Amino acid sequence: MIRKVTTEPYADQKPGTSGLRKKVSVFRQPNYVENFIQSIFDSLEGFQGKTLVIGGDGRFYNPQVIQKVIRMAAANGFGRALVGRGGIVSTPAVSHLIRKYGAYGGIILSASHNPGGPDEDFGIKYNIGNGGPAPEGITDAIHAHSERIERYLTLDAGDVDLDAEGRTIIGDMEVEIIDPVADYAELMQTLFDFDAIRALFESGFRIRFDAMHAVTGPYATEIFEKRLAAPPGSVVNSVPKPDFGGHHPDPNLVHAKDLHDLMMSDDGPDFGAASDGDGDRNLIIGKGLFVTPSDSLAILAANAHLAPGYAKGLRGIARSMPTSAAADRVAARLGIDCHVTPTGWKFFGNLLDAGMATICGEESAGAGSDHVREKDGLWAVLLWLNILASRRQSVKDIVVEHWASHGRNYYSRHDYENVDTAAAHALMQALRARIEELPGTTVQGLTVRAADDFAYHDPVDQSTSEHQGIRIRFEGGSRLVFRLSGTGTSGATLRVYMERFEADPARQSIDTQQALQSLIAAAEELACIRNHVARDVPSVIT
Ligand code: VG1
Ligand code: CO
Repeated sequence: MIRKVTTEPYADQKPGTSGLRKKVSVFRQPNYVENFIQSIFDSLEGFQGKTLVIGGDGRFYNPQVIQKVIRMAAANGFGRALVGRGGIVSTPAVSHLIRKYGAYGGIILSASHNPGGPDEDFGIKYNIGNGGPAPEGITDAIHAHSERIERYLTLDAGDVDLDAEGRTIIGDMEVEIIDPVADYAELMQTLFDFDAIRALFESGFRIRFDAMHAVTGPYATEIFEKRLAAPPGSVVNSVPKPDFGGHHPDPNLVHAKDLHDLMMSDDGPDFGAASDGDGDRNLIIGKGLFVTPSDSLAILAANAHLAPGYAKGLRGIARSMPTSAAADRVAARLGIDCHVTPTGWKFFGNLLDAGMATICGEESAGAGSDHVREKDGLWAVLLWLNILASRRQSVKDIVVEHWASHGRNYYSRHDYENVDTAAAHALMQALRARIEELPGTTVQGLTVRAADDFAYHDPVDQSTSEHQGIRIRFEGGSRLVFRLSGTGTSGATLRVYMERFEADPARQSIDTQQALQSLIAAAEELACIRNHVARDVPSVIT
């Protein structure tokens, strides 16, 4: 029986870059989840009788919210729900399931790389029928509905057994519990040369994949250890846990430090990789060398033709604005376009749908292709493995050769996390006010060539997105970018991105932070970071 529940609006339900993210305690308030889910459904049309994909990264509160979503989807008139066994489906796998089964859309329960547990974070995002994150038109509508919601629809029904694969009926909706891994693994097998990768492992090549107790564990175990015959134990922290084992499932050099240290040691494996909470990011480390995500994107694009799925070449590349221009150089070499979009995967969707880009990436460790409409951590790892299996060189040799042939874009991101929100906005405001006077001035020996607040005009749907980050470009190709994160759950996070180009191979071997020294000083001089956010050093340096 459908139950109509009277409810109160919540004004703070504004979905950001990647859906709605808040502390678990916020989501646990009476009717909070229900209000947001109903606001999603109220923003959509024509889904009666259609399929909804539901899955999450396994974090604390995931099972309870899945049950709520199932009951509400049935009450709102969906015809079928495809739910991952145990409530588990990675973000890229949800994207694939939506596309493969022609679903109307999908709901992903994740706060990505943010920590999990009763005192940590939870998140809900909605993906549309092309498999990608909801565009701004829909997220704005969701917010508008959440401000005036008066009722939500649910069913008086018990919980569905999430652990038993098979079909049940709830109300007028069929619920099918499916294996979350099978369809995804099959898709990967169509893109990559599994025989060649298996032969690589059989030749003694060693990988360590750190699933960080998050969603990729079951996927990585099936693909690397079972299908590709990597030795048992190659995948570590492979069991998803509600609190990610007490760690942040964020594959960066701080939270994946153990993996990094192992890869820098003499007796480490040949290849190290990790993914985040919901499986859409990747960390790539070769023996003795961390590959920056910007370099990784460029190298994947330059070598993608070695994998069967991309043998015909790329139609275009797309990167987010703060990502380095290393990919632009590859595109120029290949004679294809490199599109520059704002931060967030949703901006790639139109380009992928229109066939204007095949491979996309972000400096924040996200890369993917037109096989789904999300970034895809395991996809990036598999493409690297396919390239390594084909070239039979070390990661380090491939990277150094790439720098020699294309030039090197030194790159780093400094994050100031959880700083005072007003202070962070004041810093951005002060910079914004100076944009016009900056060109021609010299800071730390660097002359400003151009400065702007990045605005993106989508070539497909003609929409415009403004204030996407302040770019300061210097003579010689160096660059600084300042923007505020849209995914944090407490305070504000300031991200400062530094980039410098070095064409000469003889001068490419210096340490990154050292190579960027004058840019780091210029960022401080221009933005007065220490004064504004009252921090002497960044919280995370990548
Ligand atoms: C961050 C990254 C951005 C990424 C987003 C979602 O956003 O910088 O590149 O798309 O997270 O990724 P922000 O606004 O905090 O900089 V995920 O893995 O959290 O879906
Ligand atoms: Co993620």
